[in-house]
Amino acid sequence: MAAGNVTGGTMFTSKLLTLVLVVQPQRILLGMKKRGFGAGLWNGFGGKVETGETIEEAARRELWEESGLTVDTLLKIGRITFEFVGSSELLEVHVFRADTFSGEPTESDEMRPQWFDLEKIPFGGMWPDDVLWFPLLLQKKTFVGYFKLQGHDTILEYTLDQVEDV
Ligand code: 6OG
Repeated sequence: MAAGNVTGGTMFTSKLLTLVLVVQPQRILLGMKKRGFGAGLWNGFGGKVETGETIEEAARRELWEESGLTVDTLLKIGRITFEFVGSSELLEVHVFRADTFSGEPTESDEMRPQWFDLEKIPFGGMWPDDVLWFPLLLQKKTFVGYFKLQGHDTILEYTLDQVEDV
């Protein structure tokens, strides 16, 4: 749990999370989340950063645990802060892109991996913010975003900026 920050008089805490997208020239690997937060949605692979590990170590660990893949190079591509109406916990999600990998995508307790043609990304079955920032990810443009969500479907406000470095 990071230190609190103050916005409009409300005290927030924030939780560090990772998200890895494996992208190849014609396709992208997504996983169907089988349980927990975001269950029923397609997403990249990731989860909470644990005490004693770096954000990148957490990204590699979660990718391995959820998909069975290992990667050499993880490109830091974005950082997104999510606020959910009614929750004082912000999610700070560090997004990485991997263009090469080792291993075979393997179903885990949490995720069922599947390749999608880049032209057929299933945005209708994904978090509503994804359709906005995936174009930047796919073009390898680094970005910082903030999304305020109501429930799982509604974006009330957002900012999304291309930046030099994340
Ligand atoms: P666990 O609770 O499974 O980690 N995550 C989001 N990903 C997208 N694309 N959009 C969101 O919009 C998200 N909110 C959270 C971060 C949760 C995983 O879900 C990602 C983590 O990879 C609200 O440990």
